[in-house]
Amino acid sequence: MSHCCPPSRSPGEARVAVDVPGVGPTNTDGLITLPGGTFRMGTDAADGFPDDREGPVREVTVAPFAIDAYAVTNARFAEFVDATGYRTEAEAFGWTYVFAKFVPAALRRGAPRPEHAPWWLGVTGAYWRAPEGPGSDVEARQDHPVVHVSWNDAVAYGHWAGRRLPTEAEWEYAARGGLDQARYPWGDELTPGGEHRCNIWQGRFPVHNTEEDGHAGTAPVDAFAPNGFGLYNVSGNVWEWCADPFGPTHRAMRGGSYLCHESYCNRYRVAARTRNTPDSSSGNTGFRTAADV
Ligand SMILES: [Cu+2]
Repeated sequence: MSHCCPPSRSPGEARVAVDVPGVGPTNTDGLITLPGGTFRMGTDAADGFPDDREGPVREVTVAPFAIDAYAVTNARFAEFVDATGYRTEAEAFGWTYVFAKFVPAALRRGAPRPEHAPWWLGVTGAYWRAPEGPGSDVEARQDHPVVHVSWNDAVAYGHWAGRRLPTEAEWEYAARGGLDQARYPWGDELTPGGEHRCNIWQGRFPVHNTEEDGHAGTAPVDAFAPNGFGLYNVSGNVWEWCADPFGPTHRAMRGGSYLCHESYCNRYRVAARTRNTPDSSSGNTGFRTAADV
């Protein structure tokens, strides 16, 4: 099944070296501390994606830990880059995947388009601070999630911040917000009382986004109501890297993004998951951090 999830860099693309800061002391400032415990992880729902191994439902126990209420913002990532001089993999490779509709016509010509996901373009010069390529910026998006960050970039940020990526079990435990086996972080209905609760795609993907939820691309990290544990935007907005491997060469991502649509890729369900290679990046993938307590 084809879907909106971000494509990967070619494994044959020349590796680039990125300087990773040393591991800093654990810092839980501003994180939400959760008690941990045993919960039912995954789903056996018929409209899940068996190939993603969302099931079977199993009891999983997580130790107490702390986690970001929000995805890491552009403002926060800028502090990291300013403090360390860190260069992301999108900068080192010289390009990253941008949703094609967001790319100005002048930058579209000759931009590589993945065969199985033609709504993505590999845009030269795009990176977290120029998310749609040269000429774009994040000035008006300081409180939006940083995007075009690879798994390796997220880990590097964690070294600097005294954080780590959440495991998938921690992520899902936190994202469920205390609800047992609910479909979404807030319950079973996508739009309870007609109210949008997350930033996903409305309309016909990938040609027409009616933006009924108020957003075409990323939304501020504190948009919409939080879940029962106080976490914002675990569903939709941007995919979030997790610590775990997904198969031999990929890393797990959770939560879905502003490109997910119910007819197509309903991976904003709280049990849904996808993957990418650790050096890949795109305009709909970011991360939130966690720490031991
Ligand atoms: Cu999706």
